[in-house]
Amino acid sequence: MRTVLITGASSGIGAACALELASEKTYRLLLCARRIDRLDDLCRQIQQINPACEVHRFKLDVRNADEVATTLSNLPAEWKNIDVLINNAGLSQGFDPIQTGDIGDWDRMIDTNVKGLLYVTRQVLPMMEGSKNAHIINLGSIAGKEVYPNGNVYCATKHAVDALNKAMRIDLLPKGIKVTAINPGMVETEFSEVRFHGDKQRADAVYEGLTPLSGKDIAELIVFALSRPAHVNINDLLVMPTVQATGTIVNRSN
Ligand code: NDP
Ligand code: 8X3
Repeated sequence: MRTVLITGASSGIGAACALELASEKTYRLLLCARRIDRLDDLCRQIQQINPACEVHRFKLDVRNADEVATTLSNLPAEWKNIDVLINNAGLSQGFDPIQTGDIGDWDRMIDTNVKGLLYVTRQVLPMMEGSKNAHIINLGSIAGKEVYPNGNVYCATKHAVDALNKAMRIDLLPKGIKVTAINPGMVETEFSEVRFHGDKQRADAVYEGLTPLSGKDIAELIVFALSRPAHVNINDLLVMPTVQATGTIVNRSN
């Protein structure tokens, strides 16, 4: 059994990873996010898929370094050894050019996507010391490979994740810890609703007339990356819906 910590497990890709891993029957799950009621719902779904799956869920805001340190170091004894970290918690907020961008939105994206990922990773690495198959999965994005209009700060945070993913692979090489970046294009989750500050109509329009990726599509790839033999690591995976060519060029006519 490998113990997996998923950040941002209350929705979208994180929740899909929890369900997919639970169905594999070889993983124990540590699930965290800010919305604990959502995690409770997810735990109930996991129980239906695999009643034997061991799950521990807890509230965590990855932006708060002290909270990350205290919460993770106070996990129950049987949850203190971690094999896999899925750095998934993240968000985009706002969709404006830099000249009119909202500084609060910028702070939330940088604090969550970059600093939060670092805080959690720093705290979890000592908890991986005893693992024979330690693996960190970082959720990047097409936005970490290219920049598109109004993507500015979100793209910058995902470019930072791309750099940190490469840096982790270098720094953690002597420890034999695998490091993988999964970089999706459009995945239909709560992502766009959060980006547009709850404007559901605007969010739905993003996926209109096309078939986007689902959280499950990404979760399956993560399970695949985690299940490679010990000598094989997937460094970096860019995965798009078939109808998407770049961050902004999509075909809505099929
Ligand atoms: P969702 O909005 O559906 O899920 C985001 C998750 O992140 C939620 O569980 C949310 O939980 C959590 N989260 C946000 N802020 C914090 C915080 N401060 N502390 C802890 N958890 C937090 O979006 P996705 O599932 O799509 O996004 C998951 C990851 O995938 C993100 O890193 C995103 O950038 C990336 N991604 C998404 C793509 C897409 O098109 N959807 C494409 C490429 C990458 P809660 O609010 O309960 O805290
Ligand atoms: C989320 C996908 O295309 O909005 O990272 O950058 S996109």
